[in-house]
Amino acid sequence: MSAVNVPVVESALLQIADKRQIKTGRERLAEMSPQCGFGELGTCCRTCYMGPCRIDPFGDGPKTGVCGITPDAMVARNLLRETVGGAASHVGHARHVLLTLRDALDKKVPYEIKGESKVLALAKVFDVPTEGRDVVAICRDLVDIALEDFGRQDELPNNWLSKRAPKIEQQLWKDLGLMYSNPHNEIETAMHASSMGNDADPMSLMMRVLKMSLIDGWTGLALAVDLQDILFGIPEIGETEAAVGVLEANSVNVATHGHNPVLSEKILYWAERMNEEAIAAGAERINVVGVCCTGNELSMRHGVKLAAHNSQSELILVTGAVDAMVVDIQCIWPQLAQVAKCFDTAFITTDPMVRIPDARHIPFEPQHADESAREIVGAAIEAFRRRRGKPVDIPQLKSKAIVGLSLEAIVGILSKVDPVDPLGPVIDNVANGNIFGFAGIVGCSSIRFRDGAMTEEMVKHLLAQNVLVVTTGCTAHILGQAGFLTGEATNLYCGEGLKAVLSALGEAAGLDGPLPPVWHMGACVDNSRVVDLLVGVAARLGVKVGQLPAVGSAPELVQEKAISIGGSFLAMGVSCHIAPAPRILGSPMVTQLLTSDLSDVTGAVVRVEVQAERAAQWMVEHIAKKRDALGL
Ligand code: BF8
Repeated sequence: MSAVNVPVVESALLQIADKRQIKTGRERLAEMSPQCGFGELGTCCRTCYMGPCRIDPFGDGPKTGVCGITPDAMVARNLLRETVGGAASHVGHARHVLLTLRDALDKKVPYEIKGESKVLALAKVFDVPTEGRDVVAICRDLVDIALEDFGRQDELPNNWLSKRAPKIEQQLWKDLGLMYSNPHNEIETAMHASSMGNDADPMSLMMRVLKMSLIDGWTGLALAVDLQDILFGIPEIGETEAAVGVLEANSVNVATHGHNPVLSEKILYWAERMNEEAIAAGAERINVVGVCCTGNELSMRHGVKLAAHNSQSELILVTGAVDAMVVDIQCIWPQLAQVAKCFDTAFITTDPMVRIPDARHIPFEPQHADESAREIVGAAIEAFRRRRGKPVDIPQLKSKAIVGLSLEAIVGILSKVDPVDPLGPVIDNVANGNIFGFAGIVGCSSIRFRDGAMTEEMVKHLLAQNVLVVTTGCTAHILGQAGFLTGEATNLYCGEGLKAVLSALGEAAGLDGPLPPVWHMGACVDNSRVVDLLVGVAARLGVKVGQLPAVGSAPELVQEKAISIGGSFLAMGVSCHIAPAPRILGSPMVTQLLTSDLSDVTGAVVRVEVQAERAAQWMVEHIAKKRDALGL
């Protein structure tokens, strides 16, 4: 490993993998290089069997595909299909939670309402009467409103968009024809329009991209998070630890990986109840740890320790200390089953959509959630019995991390400073420049950017310039492992203004020091919490979200979901940095639209920048322009 600035956790784990002669993603990436230039530019079309067609926009070769499609339309069409992949994932996640909640109300599945206050808050949003009604009846109405969205054929606006999203932005979306009705119909329409011989107008296709992104944001992220808060409770601020050092040599280590807390909550529940069995097997206890987004979910609500982000998911297995890795949906590398085979690790898939050769499959359906979760935890204990006494290699690296900063938790802290106008102190500090602006640093961890610590370096630059950072997804793991989710980081990295604000807030929150400079707001679906925060601040200021001194970034893009989430921010008017470049550079028109002309449409632009300091600098300059426009 000759690369500079490899984060210490990766470095330690890669050394173990090397010692054990286990190939990792980095080697597979190197073997794959150089990667396909046509694919990178987005000018490879596999939509029909006259192709595949490839266009080199810089060369002398053909300038259209066999059917005559232009590179602009090719790129826009490919981008639309990526966005559909992301939106389908989030909408599918949300629908699963919705059906679980529906069945929980009928006592058909072993889950119950833990977030009563969320039910009441949403009742207000959706005009559901509450007077004299019990919470189950109110919740049933909310479920019906959500179910209506999935069944409607009347083209009326989607409830979770039209009632939940801010009115001021909705007017823009109406004018642009972006309001949608049934998300499933829209996914069908997008796949249809992007199949061979349909929409070939790049601008029309790009508007479909924006519409699909809105679906992702409101009927994916917001719906999933709202209902998860009802089922599992609204996260509260708490402390945990992050990085591979949270594994325990003498405990049954159960790593939950994936996205849907319907599974991971039950694993945690049964792990707590099967401790005696683990002790009888010779273990000290059962240690449930979190990987990727479902790890964030469990840490936000229960303080479960964060073991690994996505590009470390195979690396923590090389410790030999993970007794079971149980996965549900999304971002699950097939390679995990192969690495698990080198050890006593039980690699367990649970969802019919995610079948992986050499994995053990234990079907998990909400109706039989308790039985399946018990079987899974039992399999982990069995795996520990096989491992017991064998050496493990756990790098003793971990950091403390403050997590659980839902919007409700943030407002709770701010209320201690000003109970009448909780957002008031934030606004005052934005006005006086102590908080220069906000950055949402979110998304994935990419082995293309881990060497060089792209995310960590960007955040250091932003904090030094008094930009408050909020984070979700694998980025939250990265920043947690690097110590940014602690009060010490405030003292270490922040400019004087931000330090003063966070110190005052930490005191108000009753912490033993400042609030961290990076606020962990959850998993990728929890980007809806970031949006809610921005909507709240914008409403308090009486401006549009896009006018705020705020900017987004997905500094280590991996998954299609990050594209659709980014699109939902753009539709809100929030500009975004991204690295690496999305597959658009083969189209002058799409590149021009996203990096410049979109500012005349929604007020937002995309900036591609693969160098950390330059990326942060662009973000700071963007925030400065927004401040100027607001007269700050
Ligand atoms: O939804 S951050 S690699 S785990 S896509 Fe996946 Fe990216 Fe991680 Fe969560 Ni989000």
